[in-house]
Amino acid sequence: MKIIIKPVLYAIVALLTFGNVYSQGKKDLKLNDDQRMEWWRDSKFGMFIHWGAYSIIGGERGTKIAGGGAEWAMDKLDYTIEEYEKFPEMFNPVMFDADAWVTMAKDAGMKYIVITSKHHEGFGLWDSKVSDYDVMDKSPFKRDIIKELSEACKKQGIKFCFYYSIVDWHHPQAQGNLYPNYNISQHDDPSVVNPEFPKYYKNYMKPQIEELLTNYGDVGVVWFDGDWISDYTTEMGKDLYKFIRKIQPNTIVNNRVDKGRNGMEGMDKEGEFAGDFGTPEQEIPDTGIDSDWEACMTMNGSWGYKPSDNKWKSSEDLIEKLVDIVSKGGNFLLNIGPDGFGRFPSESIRRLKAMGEWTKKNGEAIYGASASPYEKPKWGRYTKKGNVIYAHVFDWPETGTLKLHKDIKVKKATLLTDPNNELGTLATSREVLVDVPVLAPDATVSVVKIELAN
Ligand code: FHN
Repeated sequence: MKIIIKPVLYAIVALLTFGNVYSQGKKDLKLNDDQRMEWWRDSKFGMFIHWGAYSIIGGERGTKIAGGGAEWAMDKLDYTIEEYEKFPEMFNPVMFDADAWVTMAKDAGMKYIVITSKHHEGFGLWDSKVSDYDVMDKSPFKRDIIKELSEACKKQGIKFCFYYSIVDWHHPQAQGNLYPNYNISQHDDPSVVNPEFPKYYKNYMKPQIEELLTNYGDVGVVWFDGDWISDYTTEMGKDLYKFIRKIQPNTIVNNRVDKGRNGMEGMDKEGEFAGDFGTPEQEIPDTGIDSDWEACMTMNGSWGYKPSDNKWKSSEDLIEKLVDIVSKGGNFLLNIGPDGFGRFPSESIRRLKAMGEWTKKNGEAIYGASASPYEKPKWGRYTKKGNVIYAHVFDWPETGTLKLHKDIKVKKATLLTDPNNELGTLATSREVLVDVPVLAPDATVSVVKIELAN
């Protein structure tokens, strides 16, 4: 049989070209809000990374230790702008390995990474054409950290996201009118209006955000911070949200892009404000919230690297926080503060490993799950997915009987990690009793999977 090679080849090339054009077109397709939020709502768990010149300082200056987060070193340790500028000139994290960072996040069960592209100190971790106060121009490191991390995320299937601080303690137009003798109180005093700030917003902030959204591929989330200063207005916030969505239509933006946030509890007050999700900080709402929200938290007490802070949350506590947050309909953004060499603290690595072991076994009850329809039980939390309820037991019953909400109609109950052994159940007027092993299957949180009858 004579094989006609050329037309077959042409057909293959045509199919490949169409396929590529379609997938490219599909990728750039403007999604509706539910489609755009879907990956984020399903992800549940992300890594926050606070990294900058402050990571060299570690929150210490002589005998003085900065109160709170070490990323506030410039303010808390009373550096003038001129004094502080020496730290970017020393920033040389030769142990930075973007692939290793992303692997640690992925192995912990985290699905996205939000890194501080620029924190309040004003020092940028990317090759900015808008400023020379960045890692390429000021530091001996001269590597584009945002580029390396975004590429590592893409390679490993983790969504790349960046944090950007509206507050900028270095830029002359972003200060109160005491520049160059910087004074944070300027920002917190609403009666002090900085006439220069709109120029910073228009000619510096927006161009920097544009280059971050243009040069580093798909950006999952733009995570703003510093919304509290009186110089920044809701008009700017609404303008910035539209600006971002015009560059990357499917990017998600937190509520700190505007002025709606109600303090650290993080949700918007009444009114029309831009932003796709609320941002409780260092706290978890008491009950479920019927809108998108993400709680961000540190592992110890500092966002930036702070070796003097040994108040580390236990791995068990962090796992319980993840479950608590998901049971209330939220995401958990858990922070790492790498040091000035580019290393994660060993205490953080240990906690990431423990969370990874747990999410590997129990992720079915977390990823893509929704808030519990039942009030939280004393012994733990519920999450729900389709026709299944997951009972996350923090305090395992010594009696061998787990008591579920009376409205749960059980078709089949098993341990999530032992799906072939059905557990005995008995519905009473007050509760549903489940026969469970005397010993908890997991040292931290054990999950009972309940297939519902109706
Ligand atoms: O001032 C910042 C702080 O340094 C840190 O970045 C947190 C994390 O969301 N946000 C601000 C405090 O609310």
